[in-house]
Amino acid sequence: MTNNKYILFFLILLFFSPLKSGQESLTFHGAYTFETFSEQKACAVYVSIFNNTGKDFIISSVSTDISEKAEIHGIVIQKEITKMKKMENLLIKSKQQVFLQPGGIHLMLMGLKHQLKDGSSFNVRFILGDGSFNDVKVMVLNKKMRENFIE
Ligand SMILES: [Cu+2]
Repeated sequence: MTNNKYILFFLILLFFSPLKSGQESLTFHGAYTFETFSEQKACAVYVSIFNNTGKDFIISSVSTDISEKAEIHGIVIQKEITKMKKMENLLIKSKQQVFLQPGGIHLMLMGLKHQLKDGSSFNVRFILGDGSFNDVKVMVLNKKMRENFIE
């Protein structure tokens, strides 16, 4: 009886665990941006990316309907000034997690086609090096929330 329970427990784990080996691609969690004011033409998008697979993945580009352009940006510090720099791609190694967050790597949407309102959402497509893609829902948060995210 105990043995069966043990097996059942592991079957359940296998079934529900995001770490199961059957997973083929990257997992994206909690994508968000902040609401924009009417004349704002660019915004940053943040997301947590998990690679629970046995393979490395490269995110080669991103795109969305809501802006003319979308890029992956990193941060470089030159003479004590923090600057954003376009990254040609983003490598997510096997079993690695990468957190796109304020002050670090982020997506930059430029040429916003409309104002982003608190509580709305839109999709960003992450295009991978092998030609596959993931469509990720991005939540638009109230800008008052920003204070909780930035030091
Ligand atoms: Cu940027």
